[in-house]
Amino acid sequence: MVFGWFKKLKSGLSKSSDKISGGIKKILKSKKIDESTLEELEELLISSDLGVECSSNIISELRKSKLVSPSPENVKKIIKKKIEIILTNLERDIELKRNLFVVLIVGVNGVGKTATIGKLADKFVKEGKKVGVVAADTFRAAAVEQLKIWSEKTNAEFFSAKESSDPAALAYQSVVSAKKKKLDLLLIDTAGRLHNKTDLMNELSKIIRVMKKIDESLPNETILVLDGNIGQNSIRQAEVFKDMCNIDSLIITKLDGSAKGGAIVPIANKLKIPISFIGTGESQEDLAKFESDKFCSALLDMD
Ligand SMILES: Nc1nc2c(ncn2[C@@H]2O[C@H](COP(=O)(O)OP(=O)(O)OP(=O)(O)O)[C@@H](O)[C@H]2O)c(=O)[nH]1
Ligand SMILES: [Mg+2]
Repeated sequence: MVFGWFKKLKSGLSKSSDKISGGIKKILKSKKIDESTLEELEELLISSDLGVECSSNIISELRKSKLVSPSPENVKKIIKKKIEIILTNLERDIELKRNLFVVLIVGVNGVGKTATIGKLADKFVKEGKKVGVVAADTFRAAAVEQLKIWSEKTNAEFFSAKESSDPAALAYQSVVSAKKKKLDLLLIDTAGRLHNKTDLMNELSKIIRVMKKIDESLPNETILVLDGNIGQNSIRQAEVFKDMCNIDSLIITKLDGSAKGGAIVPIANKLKIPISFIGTGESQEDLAKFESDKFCSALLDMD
């Protein structure tokens, strides 16, 4: 079971791992470690989006290790050790600590918020929880319909309001209703917003402000969804959301379609926001809990 899950994570990250692991093999083929090899390795790590700082730390470590003709496995072990120093403290487990645990999902357009809600609903329903999903993207009929389909697929309760109604009012009413229905988890989907759209950003603040009228601790978890395809450009996006609301964790999606999985390292290093899950595909099972050890092994194609 665990083995199957890891295999799936590995195949989800294969575009990134082919680039890094394949690149290392190619560079070390019949070569000794000297300055020019180290330079090639550094270029490979940077082009795999691991970030300049982390790549340079890895190369210093390799230089210090004084390995003359290391195997790719030895080099990968050193890389893994360095990456893990950054990622280990940034794992976040989402435990439903309250009777009703309310999760607000935010992010820019198209990053995978709605699909991720579908995946989260599926995971928690399968764990025996009573889950509700809220279509607080009230402006697009298609967005409401998309979440409704996910709710039917996953057996989650569906909450929506009339088109163009106030998303904050819907969020408020859904929390009240979910409490009455004794749900365990409520996942609130929001409209994709660009950080330069002041109205939408204000709307997000309002959703949070209004929920706090029910209980100051709401939302219990605010998750920012980032698209793995855009690599380190996510940092800027995240900083703007961070200024607007308290982000408890990140979910990085679409790592299956990207060779930029390494970008998780500089993103984590810069933002110091924990990562709860990663998305590696479009189906409901394609969501993996973020565990740094497993993630690094998959990224570097190690066992
Ligand atoms: N390959 C892949 N595709 C994904 C993943 N997550 C989401 N997608 C796809 O990305 C596209 C956009 O996903 P949505 O969930 O609609 O994104 P969104 O953030 O809700 O978009 P807006 O509501 O328009 O802001 C869809 O086609 C999803 O199936 C993933 O982990 N891997
Ligand atoms: Mg959406």
